[in-house]
Amino acid sequence: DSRTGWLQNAAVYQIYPRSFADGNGDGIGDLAGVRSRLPYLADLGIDAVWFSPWYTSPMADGGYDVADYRDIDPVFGTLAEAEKLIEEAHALGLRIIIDLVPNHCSSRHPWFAQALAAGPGSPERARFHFRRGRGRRGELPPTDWPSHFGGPAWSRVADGEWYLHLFAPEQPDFNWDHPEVRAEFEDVLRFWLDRGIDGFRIDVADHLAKYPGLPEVSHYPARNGDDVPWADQDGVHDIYRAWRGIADSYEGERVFVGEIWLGDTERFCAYLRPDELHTAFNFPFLGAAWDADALRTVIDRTFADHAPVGAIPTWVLSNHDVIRHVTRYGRADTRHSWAPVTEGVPVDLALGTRRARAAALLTLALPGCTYLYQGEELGLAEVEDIPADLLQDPRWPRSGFTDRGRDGCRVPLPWAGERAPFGFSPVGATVPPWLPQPVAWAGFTAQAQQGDPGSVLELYRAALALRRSELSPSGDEFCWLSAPVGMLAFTRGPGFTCLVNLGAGPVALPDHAEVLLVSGALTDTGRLPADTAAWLRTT
Ligand code: TEU
Ligand code: CA
Repeated sequence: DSRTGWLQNAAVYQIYPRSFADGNGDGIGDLAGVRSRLPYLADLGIDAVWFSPWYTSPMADGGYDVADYRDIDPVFGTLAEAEKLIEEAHALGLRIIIDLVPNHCSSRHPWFAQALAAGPGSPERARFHFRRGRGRRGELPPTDWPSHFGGPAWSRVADGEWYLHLFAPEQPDFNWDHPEVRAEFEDVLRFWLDRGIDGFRIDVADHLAKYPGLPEVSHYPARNGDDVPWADQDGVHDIYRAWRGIADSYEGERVFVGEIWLGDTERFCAYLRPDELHTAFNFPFLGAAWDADALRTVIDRTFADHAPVGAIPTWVLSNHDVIRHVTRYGRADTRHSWAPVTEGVPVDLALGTRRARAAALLTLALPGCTYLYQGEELGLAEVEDIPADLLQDPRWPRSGFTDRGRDGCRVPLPWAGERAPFGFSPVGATVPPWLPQPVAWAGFTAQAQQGDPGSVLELYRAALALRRSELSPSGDEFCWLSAPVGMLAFTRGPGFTCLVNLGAGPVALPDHAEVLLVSGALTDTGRLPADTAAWLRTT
């Protein structure tokens, strides 16, 4: 039963391997770097690590373009090293979730190379979506489908056919109606489950099945306002039922977390059935404005949606695709907090940091599974001044150089020292980190924060430790308390209260409450200031 499994209250830490720690000094993060930092992760108090893709890849989309699902990219290390890493993490009590990218592969995947060589009408092409183009000479894309990265979702090959790619042209979409595609991924699942992996994060989990015939958007019988022919098609659920059967046939609880951006909560929760995925990311929570009503609405909706299907609620504030939340919360206008930073909207990083600290206490006090993104525990902000010629995200060129993309949240982490690479690469490394780190990060290194009770790192460590010692695993005892406008207040049973002040001024704490943790200093009169959260032991 998923309600009793290890994921129920897990804090899962996302590692973006290129940017976590560089063991060999080539300026790119790798498995040796991760292995050297496993004690840091265990000490932080997390339960599991999710790795963004570590497979063999030309890195057209940071590894979300996979050329070999059964091997590790040489830039990151070897399969043997991954096996050691899994073993070492387990010995420290950390579980490992890996990213599975089943919607598309790399254009350098052997199957795609074979499809190109075999030509139109071949069985090799049937594993992908190849079509003749429109127009008199087939010079127009087969349909009007757009790529998520900008431009059409179709590219033309030398013999004149077009292939579908919902992301970059280097990421051809698989045809999930093809039995060999299904068999291949079931085998890939077993390959990693056999190596002790505890779970999978499924990339764009709702995109795999397409509406039959791939109709034009204008000819598609949409079921609601957001509905599109390339997402959330009913056939996708068969895939996950088969996968769940495989995962459940293994010892221990092997879990799935889906990346599903769907506005319709009923359709979203359809993935969270007992015979499909265990969890999916709570993107409405990530996207909510820093506003008590907005957050409370999302939290209530999350509980209401998850309870009937018995699924674990999840919480997330940042990941490798969005503006870091220190920056989002520091904007004067937080109504659409995950939208890209726009020119002319000022960012107040001191304010953003105060709110991010409070948000950490809110998120870590909620019942359910929490996802943390590397660097949020250091209080890192989005890096917004990466020189254009160093940007790597395919969204930058695909958008016609209008969308700076997601590199600003992917800058290599600062570990120690006064200047770049801030311990990201070993001493003596001559190659700089693959994205430049801000000078100001000297004050944000793990080393600088370690042992400083006012640091973001120590706030996360204290919160993660208290979460284990003070909060009951079931979460069933969650209850809102009445509170002034602008405040969020709830208990997790009689002994524990969380208060978050999103209002304008300070608020008095309840009498006879012991303060376990605060996200910022109380006022002289012991009140909780605006943009501050507290955990209290109440009797
Ligand atoms: O993201 C899928 C996705 O659709 C959203 O994250 C968003 O639309 C995208 O960031 C817009 O640029 C996943 C991965 O998390 C992302 O890193 C990959 O680039 C993408 O899939 C393709 O594999
Ligand atoms: Ca390296």
